[in-house]
Amino acid sequence: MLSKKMLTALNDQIQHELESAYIYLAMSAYFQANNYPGFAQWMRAQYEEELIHTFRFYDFIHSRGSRVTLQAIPAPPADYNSPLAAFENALAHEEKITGDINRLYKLAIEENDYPSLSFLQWFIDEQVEEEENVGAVVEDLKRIGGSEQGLLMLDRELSQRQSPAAPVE
Ligand code: OFO
Repeated sequence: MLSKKMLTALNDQIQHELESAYIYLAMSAYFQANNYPGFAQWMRAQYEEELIHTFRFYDFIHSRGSRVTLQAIPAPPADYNSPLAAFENALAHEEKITGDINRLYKLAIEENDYPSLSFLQWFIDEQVEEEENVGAVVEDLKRIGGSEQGLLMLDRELSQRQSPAAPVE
């Protein structure tokens, strides 16, 4: 059974993961509307990945014999000034999520909750990857500047991102 503090924090994280998903789905819609199908596909795959993160927390809470409580999700921004602005927002968001995960990990240490520590290790590693992946696109977009040709090429490249496979337990 999870402690009350740990359960509250894990339920909060479900809200944060769903909010991430919602933000990336809105970014995907923004790119679709602005004729960047590759960026839209990349963000859609990112949205799907966030749903997988959500279910990891959802299933973990149940496996510890505790109760999931869902919370409201704020409406995400619909528009950005440029592809770079959207990806910079995505990077800032991932940095915020990294902070959330680190705080959860710290709480698990304070609560002597070893199963939660083991569970959260996956997310510690995942956030390194998340920041690296989004950061790489931000760097590419900075290099491209306003070049339409560069944007078109990057859009084609990012269209290759596949939907994530469900985790193997
Ligand atoms: Fe993007 O890592 Fe979850 O939120």
